[in-house]
Amino acid sequence: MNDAATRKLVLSHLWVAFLAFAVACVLGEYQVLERSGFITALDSPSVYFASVSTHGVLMAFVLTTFFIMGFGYTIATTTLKQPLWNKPLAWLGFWVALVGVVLAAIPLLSGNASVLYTFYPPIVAHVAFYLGATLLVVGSWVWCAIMLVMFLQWKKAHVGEPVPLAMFATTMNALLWLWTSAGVAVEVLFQLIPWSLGWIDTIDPGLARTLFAWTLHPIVYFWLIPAYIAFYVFVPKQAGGYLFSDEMARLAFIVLAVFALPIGFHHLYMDPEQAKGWKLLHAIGTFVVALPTLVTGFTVIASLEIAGRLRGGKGLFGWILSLPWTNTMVLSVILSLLMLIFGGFGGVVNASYAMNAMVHNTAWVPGHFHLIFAGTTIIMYFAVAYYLWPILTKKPLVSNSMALLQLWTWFIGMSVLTTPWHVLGLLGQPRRISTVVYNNLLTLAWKPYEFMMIFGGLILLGSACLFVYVLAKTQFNTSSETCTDELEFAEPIHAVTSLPEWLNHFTLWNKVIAVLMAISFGYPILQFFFMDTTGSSPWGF
Ligand code: HAS
Ligand code: CU
Repeated sequence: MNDAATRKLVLSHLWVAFLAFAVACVLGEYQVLERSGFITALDSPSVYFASVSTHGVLMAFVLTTFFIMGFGYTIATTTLKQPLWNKPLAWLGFWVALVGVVLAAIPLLSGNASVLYTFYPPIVAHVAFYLGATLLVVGSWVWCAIMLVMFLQWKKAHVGEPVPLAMFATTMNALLWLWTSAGVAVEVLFQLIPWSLGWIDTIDPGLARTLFAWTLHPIVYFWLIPAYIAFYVFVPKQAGGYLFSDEMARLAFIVLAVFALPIGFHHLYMDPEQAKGWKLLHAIGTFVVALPTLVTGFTVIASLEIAGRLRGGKGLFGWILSLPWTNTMVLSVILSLLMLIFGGFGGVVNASYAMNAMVHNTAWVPGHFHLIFAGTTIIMYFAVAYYLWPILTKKPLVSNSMALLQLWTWFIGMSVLTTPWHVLGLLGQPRRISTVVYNNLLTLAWKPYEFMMIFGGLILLGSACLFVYVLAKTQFNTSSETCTDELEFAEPIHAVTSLPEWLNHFTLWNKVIAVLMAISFGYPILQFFFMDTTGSSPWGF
């Protein structure tokens, strides 16, 4: 990446992402402390819910969106070997999204938007929160447009050639995000904003939750896809080998995006507004969407095995030891996959209609998503940051061993945080509560786990500080040493010279998604317009 202006654009996005992340980590540690009740001076439901809402929004929307945008610009310019299309527009997207974040932060921090990151009505937030969230999404749509234009321009100039895998997946993610965000956009524009302004008196929470469910499942794959891109295009090369299969990777991205969309009702199994047949349909789709993850696990491990054997590893498992464990990308993928086994297992439990009744709305659910999002996914965001930083700043990473320490501590901290969370869920602890001190015998069993979580949170906070420190120290290093590294993409074992159009374009998949969405959400949404419902007035803290 020799274009300084693009590097500046990418760095600006990544810094917003990682600063949001650091602030959210501080809030996270406060939350486990407050909830445990060990320090009575901290007891405050209103501060707790303001904090947990800010933490969720920063992690799930700000860190992810800005990271994905910055990463996308990097992938587009490096894989297509083209300058960024319309830089002023990209900066406009950045500023619109950032203004949105600041606008939403004001009510969040002042306790006027304690609606959590899922903002389920009838809890209401100040309208500035919904407007801010809207601007953040509009800013990200600008990114989607730039990715699509660059993809199409390249295809036009390279008729019949396979689009580089990383760009194929990034464009797929941009399309996925456009489809994904439509649900929440309708909810915010037609329900939440008019209702929070008092233009309409009541809101139908059933319709709102259905629209949010449209967004809630695919959004998690929007966050995950950059991690999978790194799995496929960076890891094999960094490990010293080849990608097991380029076509398999494309197929995984397609199935991931297509089936992520029509399955959101697995968040509503226990809700009354949708009938059981629709929930079953979404349950079946949920099991289908686990398949591309299995394919990904298989392909990545096969690629690592190739690398391990090329490096002289022998025997059934000897190749694992000969992998370069001190390479941040390689260490990250190993830690990330280990967390995926358990996080994915939890997801499959959640998705199982009957077992969901046991864990829904318990501490198990935050356990699940901290493991698979804050663990599996974010570890790969770290890996990408460590890999990109020397390329973006033109300075060598200040310390590889500090980066390795940071990755290990994040893995350990997240394991110490999420294991108790799963157990507490099975012990019946509800989620979304500001205190766990009920003073009865049943909840006494929760105490040791709460203690462990505080400890896990502390390790994570230390790890997050170390991460930001390594990045800042690298970038602002005054030493004259420069780095000339360029991004390196993995080669597949079998070079891909031509591809069928369905593995190289999205026209077909857009149509498939449109049909699947019409089937899975059409009637469930339309029914609200035929039902005689009264709705709910706003309710706030
Ligand atoms: Fe989930 C709730 C189901 C994946 C995030 N999920 C959530 C929420 C979030 C979230 C944020 O069905 C909470 C929403 C809220 O606030 O209410 N989830 C799933 C399923 C999967 C899944 C089936 N979730 C994710 C990912 C997330 C995420 C990814 C973020 C990035 N989730 C649910 C359900 C709920 C839910 C219900 C609602 C719960 C409720 O009741 O509220 C699947 O995609 C998971 C597939 C993964 C696997 C694992 C395969 C393992 C592999 C590892 C191979 C490695 C090896 C080791 C062998 C099946 C591939 C190699 C070792 C070496 C040394 C190299
Ligand atoms: Cu989901």
